Amino acid sequence: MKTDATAPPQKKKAVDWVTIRADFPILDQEVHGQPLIYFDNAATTQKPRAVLDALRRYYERDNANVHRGIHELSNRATAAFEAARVRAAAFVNARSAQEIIFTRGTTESINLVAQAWGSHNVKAGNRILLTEMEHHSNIVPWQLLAERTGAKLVYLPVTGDIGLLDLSHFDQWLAEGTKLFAMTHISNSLGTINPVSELCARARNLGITTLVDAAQSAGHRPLDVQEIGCDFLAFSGHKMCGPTGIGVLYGRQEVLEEMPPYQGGGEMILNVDLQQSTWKHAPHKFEAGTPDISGAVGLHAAMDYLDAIGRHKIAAHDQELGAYAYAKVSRLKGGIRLFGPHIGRAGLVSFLLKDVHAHDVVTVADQRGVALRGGHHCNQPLMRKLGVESTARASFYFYNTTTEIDRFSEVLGEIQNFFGG
Ligand code: 7TS
Repeated sequence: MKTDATAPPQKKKAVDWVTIRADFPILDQEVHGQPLIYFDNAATTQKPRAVLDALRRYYERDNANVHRGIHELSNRATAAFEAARVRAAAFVNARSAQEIIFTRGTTESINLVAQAWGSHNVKAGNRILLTEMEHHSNIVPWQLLAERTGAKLVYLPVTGDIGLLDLSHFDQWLAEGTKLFAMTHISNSLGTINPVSELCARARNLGITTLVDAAQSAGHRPLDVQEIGCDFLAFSGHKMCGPTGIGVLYGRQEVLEEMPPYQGGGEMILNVDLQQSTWKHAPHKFEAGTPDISGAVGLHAAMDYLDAIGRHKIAAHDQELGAYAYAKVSRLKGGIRLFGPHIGRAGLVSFLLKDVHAHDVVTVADQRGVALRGGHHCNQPLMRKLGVESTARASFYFYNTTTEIDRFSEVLGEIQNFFGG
C-alpha cells in the first residue's frame, strides 16, 4: 500500500489551517476568562472530531472482545483492531502488519524491547549506546536491563545549548562492544531533529541493533522504517491526535520472531499446559490480555486524519511555527536563554527568562489562557548537562497559529516586566 511516507511532497493545494483548527472542539474555549492557547502539544495533542466520532461509533455499534468470539460483534471488533494494525504498518511503511505490536505507548514499547529483546541478547560487558537528550523512557528501561545483565550504558554527548548530537567520536562509540543504539528522533526539550537514517545506517554496518524513539515525530512528519533502516521504532497515539493508552512498537520481523514474549496471559498463547505453554507468532505473542481495542480504532482514525492533511504539509507548517516562535521570543528585551538549534528545529521552543523560574512563567501564562509546560520534561540528565533544573516550553501543532504565538510572546514580555519590575 502506498503511504504518505513514500509519496512525493504535495505542493499543489495550500492547506486551510483555520478550517482544520475547527475540527478540534476543545480549542474553542476560554480558560481563566481568556481564549485558550494550547501550547503543550509535546505532552499530548488534542483530538479532532473524526477521532472522537470513531470512538463513539465503535462503542455504540461494535464493542466486544477480540480474537475470542465467533459472534458478529466480536468479529467486527477483531476486524477493526486488525485493520488498525494494517493501517499502522502503512503509516510507517513497515513490510507487513506482523511487524506492528500495539502497546500502551512509547514507554511501554521501549520497555518491551528492553525486556524481551534485551534479556535475550544483552550480556555482561556489552554496551548500550544512548544519547544525552533521551527522555527518561529511553533511559530507565535500559538501566533496569543493565542492572539485570551487567551491561554498561554509554551516552553520545549533546553540544550544549545548541542541542545537537556531538558525532565526532560516533564510530568509536559504536565499535566498542555496543549491542544496541537507541536514540530519539526529535528531542522533546530541544526541538532537535536527529539524522536517524544516517545514524541507523552507521550502526547497522557494524551489526548493531537500533531503536528509534519517534514519540515526537510520528504525528509531525512522514516516517518510513525501511528508509530509516531501524530494527525498532516506538510511538504514542496520544501525541498524534489519537487517544491515550495506545501506542505502537514497530519491530523488524526477523528480530521479533527471535524474541521471547514480554508478558504472559491470554491472547498470546497457542497452547497452555499446567507446566508450560507455547506462543503465537509475532505480533500476537507480545500482546497478552485484552488489548486497547477502542484505542486502536481511534488511532486508525487519527492516522487517516493526519494523512488526509498530508504529513509533509504538517512537517512544513510545524517548522514554520517553530521558526516564527524562535525568532519572535529571541527578540524579547529582558533576557531570554533559548535551548536547541537555531535552524532546522521542530515546532517547539524551550527557554528560560532571566531571573524568573520556569514554574512562575507557566503559572502566570496559565492565568492568561496560555498552556505551557515547565520542568525537566523527563530529561533530567540533559538538564544537568545544560546546567539548569528546568526550562519553560511552548510546543506547537498544526492547529496553532502565528497569532497565538504573537500573544504568547506578549505574555512573556508581561512576565518579564512583572518579575523584573
Ligand atoms: N519519548 C519522548 C521523546 C517523549 O517526548 C515522550 C513523552 C516519551 C518518550 C514518552 O511517551 P509516553 O506517551 O509513553 O508517555 N514526552 C512528554 C513531554 O515532553 N511532556 O510530557 C510527556
